Amino acid sequence: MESMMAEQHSLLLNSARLFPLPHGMIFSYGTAGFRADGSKLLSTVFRAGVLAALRSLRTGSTVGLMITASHNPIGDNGIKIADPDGGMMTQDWEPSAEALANAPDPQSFVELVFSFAKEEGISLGGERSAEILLGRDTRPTGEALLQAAKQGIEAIVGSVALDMGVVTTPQLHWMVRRKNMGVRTSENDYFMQLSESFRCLMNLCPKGIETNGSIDSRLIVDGANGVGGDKLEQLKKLLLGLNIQVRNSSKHGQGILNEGVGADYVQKGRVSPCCFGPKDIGLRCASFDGDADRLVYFRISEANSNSIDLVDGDKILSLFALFMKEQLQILNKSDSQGLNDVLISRVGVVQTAYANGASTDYLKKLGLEVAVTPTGVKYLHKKAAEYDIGFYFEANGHGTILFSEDFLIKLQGKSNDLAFSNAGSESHKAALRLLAVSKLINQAVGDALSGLLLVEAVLQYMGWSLQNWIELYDDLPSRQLKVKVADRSAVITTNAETQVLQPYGLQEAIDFETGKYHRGRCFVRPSGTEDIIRVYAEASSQEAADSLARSVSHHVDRFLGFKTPHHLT
Ligand code: 16G
Ligand code: MG
Repeated sequence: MESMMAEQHSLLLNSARLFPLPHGMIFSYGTAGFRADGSKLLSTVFRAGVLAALRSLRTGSTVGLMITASHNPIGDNGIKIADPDGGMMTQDWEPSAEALANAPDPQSFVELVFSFAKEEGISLGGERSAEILLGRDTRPTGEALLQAAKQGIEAIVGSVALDMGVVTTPQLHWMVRRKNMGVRTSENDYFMQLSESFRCLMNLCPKGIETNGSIDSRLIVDGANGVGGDKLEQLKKLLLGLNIQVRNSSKHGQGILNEGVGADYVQKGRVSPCCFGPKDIGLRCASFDGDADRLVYFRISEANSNSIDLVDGDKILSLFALFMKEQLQILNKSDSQGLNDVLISRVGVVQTAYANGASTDYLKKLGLEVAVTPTGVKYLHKKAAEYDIGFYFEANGHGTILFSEDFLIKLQGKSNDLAFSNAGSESHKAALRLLAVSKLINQAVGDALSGLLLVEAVLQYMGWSLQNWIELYDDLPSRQLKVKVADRSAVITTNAETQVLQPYGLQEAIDFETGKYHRGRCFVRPSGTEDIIRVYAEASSQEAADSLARSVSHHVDRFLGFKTPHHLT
């Protein structure tokens, strides 16, 4: 036993020596893992590999490591760990992740690993084995970082790294989840599951609507010059009833990842991505981010082909909620006539403070419970998992629909009963649709590919054009600004980031400004991914929203800014 421990100690120490900590950097496990300039991340990724192996040993299950910096510039990269259920690594481990990433030298890193393992009851030295699925996006630093991650994993005796190749973030999360369910995990299985459940939903569209020709089957997708466009090119070969054209896919090789393209660029700037223009006016367009876990739709404006009509995550959420609510109603209506037991379900929606106020009003009018959490998938996902059917979406296009295991068992049972007693009835179809949605929409994390297919199937079901969808409700005008400050950690917020606690007096100033505007709403929060404070304002007119955002930005700058001229963008 002792010699095994000694072997483990020296393996870890020798490997850690190959990855010295870059000078003067501090790494924090932010909203979505570690992020920095890709060339500075070798030690962080090596150490995250070690941590992932510990996580796998601790849980006795497979975990995931994804190398990506999502929508950030191509030179950046990042790493995050996926837990056995396919969700984000438990937040309890984040402080240890940071401590390990910042240990000043190999010796202290190894000591920390051993003491953390002891605290967590993990026995090092080879009694159990760990398994980690590795994925990366298309960034040029990805390959070197992947090797560092492998070395980190292999520095824990008995650990195995399985390289899943270049994948989208949601694919990797999906694979981890499936692996732990003991079912097939290949990329082909992923494509098959999506295309089959999509086909099932399309086949369940009401007859007549399917063929009335009012819905344009053409859809143009901006792949952000990243991995998502490439995967969609593969997936679309399996899809019937859709005419998808992919632009800005990394395989086309011209544009730069996330530069002037992608969901973040489109949603924040409200502009069309590169390679879209007047020729596309009137067409249904969608945009992914660099690792394809965000989805937004848009249309090139008729008046000005540089500007767009944006259909953001809030409206995707609203469309899904409307559709699902209708299916539940159809199902339970037959029940109220005494045919079957009512399928009780707790349905809830989770948003962040960035959700447009008009979307929240709409969801509440649908009779849904709406919860608000801080920004970041890990918060929304956790809350949504409390419901039988939990919808979550950020305005920026991150989101999915979660089904509880219990509910799915009941739903399957009910569908089986109906197949026997009332096959082909509306309620039977509604049960089948709900089951298909649970297979189509990624249960591990928000997924642009599966989200896109669900949007398309729902529009088809409703017989809706993009215009019908846009008219679901009118967004309140809003504006987002960012303010560069000396230290973003000086802003401390509460109530799901809607109120500032520190610096003292800033919230009062925000309230004062907000009070001047009809339907005014404004909040500020430190970004979890950039060194800035974000300002969000909403009001009944665009001028008012702009002016509220500007005046609050000046307050932020006054409280926290550099003493040099401020930067507002
Ligand atoms: C990351 C988060 C996203 C969040 C965004 C906020 C994940 C997978 N991604 O992209 O949920 O909306 O950061 O960025 O959690 P910010 O803190 O810079 O505003
Ligand atoms: Mg992303």
